[in-house]
Amino acid sequence: MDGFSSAFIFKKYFCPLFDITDVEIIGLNPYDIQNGEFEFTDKDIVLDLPLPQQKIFFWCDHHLSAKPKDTLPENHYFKEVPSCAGLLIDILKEKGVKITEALQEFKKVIDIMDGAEYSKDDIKLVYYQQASYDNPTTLEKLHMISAMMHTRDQFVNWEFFRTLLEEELGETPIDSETWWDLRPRIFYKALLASYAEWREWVDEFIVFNDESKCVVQDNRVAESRQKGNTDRFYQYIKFDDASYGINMKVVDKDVARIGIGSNIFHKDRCKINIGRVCKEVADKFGDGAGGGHYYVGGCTINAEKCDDALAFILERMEN
Ligand SMILES: [Mn+2]
Repeated sequence: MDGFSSAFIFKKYFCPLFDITDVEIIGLNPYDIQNGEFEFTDKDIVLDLPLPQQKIFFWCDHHLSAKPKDTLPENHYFKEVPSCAGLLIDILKEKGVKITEALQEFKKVIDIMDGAEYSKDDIKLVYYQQASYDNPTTLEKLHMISAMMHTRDQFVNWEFFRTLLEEELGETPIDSETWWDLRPRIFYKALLASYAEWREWVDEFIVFNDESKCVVQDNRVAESRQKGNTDRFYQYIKFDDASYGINMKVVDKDVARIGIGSNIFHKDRCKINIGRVCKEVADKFGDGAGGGHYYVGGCTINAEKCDDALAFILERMEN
């Protein structure tokens, strides 16, 4: 959603500043840039993604892993902030563009979403089914629009990404009227229903390990196949004492994926650099693919090493 919002803000507010009249918007994953497969030109604008090798026109990112070592050329921006869209709004302000109240309010909610800075009340509002969806808050509206791009069908998601940005753009990414004609609330309600099913499914096997203060969600011990969409913050709603959460998933006969995070409501409890632990686990139990941020990370390991890796991580957390 941050990539989408960043593209929106660029098209709506930066294009006029640079006299750009025609832009084509393409959705990419970090992987597409890191493997060098996408051919960039010096007219390209890259947002919320790593800086490509080739010379481009404009770059803006906020991911720690993309932090540049050298000083940046003109029209290149990096800052450790919660969201890229929020950073773009700040840059606009520096350029003398008047930031409306709606845009300022939008910055607040995209920062919450992309930086996982939700309060418990926020989570209970936007991850759980509500009695009524009338008069949504700004945070709810953001999640409604986002739900259209987070279905379980990648093709649908990219299609929405592209077509929404081709429409007439409103003041902020949640104010464009034509988008509301598409009734994002339907997608949102479906997503919330699927989170509810997922929580019911995961309740059967998710456990709290008191010594390591870690919630362990080991999909290998699930009795039935996964239901619904993953609610990534459930671990910390269900187990208030948790400092960390692990989820482990066997992808195929060779590969398993591990995600590790810290309690988003109590970030102060996080005493280890999770990204670094993930890299260590990847080196020890896999072929080295892993890493992340201080508070959250992931890695892939050899499927046979799941138990060893889990024991290793839990021991790390105890200390
Ligand atoms: Mn982002």
